[in-house]
Amino acid sequence: ATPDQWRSQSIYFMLTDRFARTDGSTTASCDASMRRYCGGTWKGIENKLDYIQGMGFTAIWITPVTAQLPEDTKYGEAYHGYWQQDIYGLNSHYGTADDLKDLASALHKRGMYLMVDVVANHMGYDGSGDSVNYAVFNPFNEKKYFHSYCEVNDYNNQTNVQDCWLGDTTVSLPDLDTDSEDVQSMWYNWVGSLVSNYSIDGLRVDTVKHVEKSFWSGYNKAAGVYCIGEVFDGDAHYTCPYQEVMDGLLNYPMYYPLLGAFKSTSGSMSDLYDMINTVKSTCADSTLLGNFVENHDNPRFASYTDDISLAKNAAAFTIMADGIPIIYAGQEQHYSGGSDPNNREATWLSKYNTNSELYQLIAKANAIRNQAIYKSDKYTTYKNYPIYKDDTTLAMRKGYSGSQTITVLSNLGESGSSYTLSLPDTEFKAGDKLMEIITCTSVTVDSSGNVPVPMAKGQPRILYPSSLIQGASLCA
Ligand code: ABC
Ligand code: CA
Repeated sequence: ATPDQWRSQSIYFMLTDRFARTDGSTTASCDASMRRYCGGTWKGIENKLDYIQGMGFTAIWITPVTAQLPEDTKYGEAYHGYWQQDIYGLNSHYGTADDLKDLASALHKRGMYLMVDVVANHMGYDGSGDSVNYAVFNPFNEKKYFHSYCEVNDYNNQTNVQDCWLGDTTVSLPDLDTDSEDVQSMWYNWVGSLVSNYSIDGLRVDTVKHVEKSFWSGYNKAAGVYCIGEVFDGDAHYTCPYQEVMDGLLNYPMYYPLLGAFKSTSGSMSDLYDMINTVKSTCADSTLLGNFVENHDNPRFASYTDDISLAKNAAAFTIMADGIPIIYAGQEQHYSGGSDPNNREATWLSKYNTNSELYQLIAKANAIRNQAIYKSDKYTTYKNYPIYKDDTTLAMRKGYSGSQTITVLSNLGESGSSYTLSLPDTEFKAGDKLMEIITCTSVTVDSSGNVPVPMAKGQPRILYPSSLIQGASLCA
């Protein structure tokens, strides 16, 4: 699928090993701290698509599918999929080639997309950089395909970041010589065939900052589908330029102020307000970025605070801002694991509870976003902007006049009081009837054009014209 087709999607991200098992078990033990395979499979995912689609998602992103180092290392097994050895083989722990194809076709039958994670920067090896037996890699089976060993140890030195190796002496990540034309054509051929063999709709591209920019344009082109790159850096001026060589990027610049605004009741709304504008003016196209507040590399949101209202606001921002929302499996169950590996809890242990507060909140936010897109095909390209802030509130608007959504976020937390916020600058007109879709409250724009927003318990609010929600199975 094209970048334009991806703009309107909403992504549920999971580690294949941790989302669902073929046997459907909701009790199979999975101690994330052990760093071992827990039994999740592609069939397991296929069987749980109702759970995902029930939250309004239109796409899934799964972790890498390639064959991995087989050992149980001192850092455990390659259950996450980022330690590949044979890029033409599949990780048999997750199932067969047919299982992966079945997953793609099951998604497509529902009108959903499949995004697969891919790694071009490195392979994985159980041992130090000077002990590597290159014969274990396919097709990069000789030393000549790799940069000579040195460790990434200076993130201020871009040459070190690109040409040295990630990992360490326990598990090293042999760094491919992506400057060489041989390696480039091997990767470009591979990525094109992966996409067509498995009917993949989009790619999440790992470790983008660790490979020179000139490699990526050809890679993205060879893939032939939307690529979203991981540039793990909070500085928009560092990260955004990568959008010149790749369709989209994970919105790491937004991640930090988003987390900062809501991880406590004293977070900064101004930093988030400012970053909305910074990203918009610095990245080539904010509407092709992927927004998130959780992933498998960072501590869970709920590891900072167990306040459910704060978690709701962070999720609402993720879904209603510019770009493609990405929710990490377990976020909807308010999982609270800390750093890697503890943030990789098995989703099945929640028993896939569809009544959880965050499952319901995410379903509502996705539903109103899906409806806004359905009602106005330019909704996704209209650039969201902040219209109001005070110490504990941020309001933003997305969409053309008459079909815009207004999202009001608060960091007062669960114990926040009930009050009416008289919100200016929404561009709705006096007398317009709006639905506040979190509480299903009808409100009428007052005679001065302000929207009376019913705030309570520090929860987010989303407003949309009442006349446009018919058919959305929202607030019926
Ligand atoms: C394993 C164990 C861990 C153990 C570790 C040493 O080894 O599981 O418990 O602590 C995979 C696995 C991991 C595994 C690693 C290494 O491989 O999933 O479990 O860790 O073996 C991607 C993937 C990630 C994956 C890999 C490797 C890459 O999402 O899951 O990890 O294929 C760097 C990379 C980034 C990578 C990330 C994990 O590490 O750039 O691609 N993610 C700074 C740097 C970033 C750096 C980040 C974390 O630290 O700038 O480049 O990311 O190390 C902000 C700044 C940021 C800064 C942060 C900390 O602060 O703006 O720039 O990021 O303010
Ligand atoms: Ca590299």
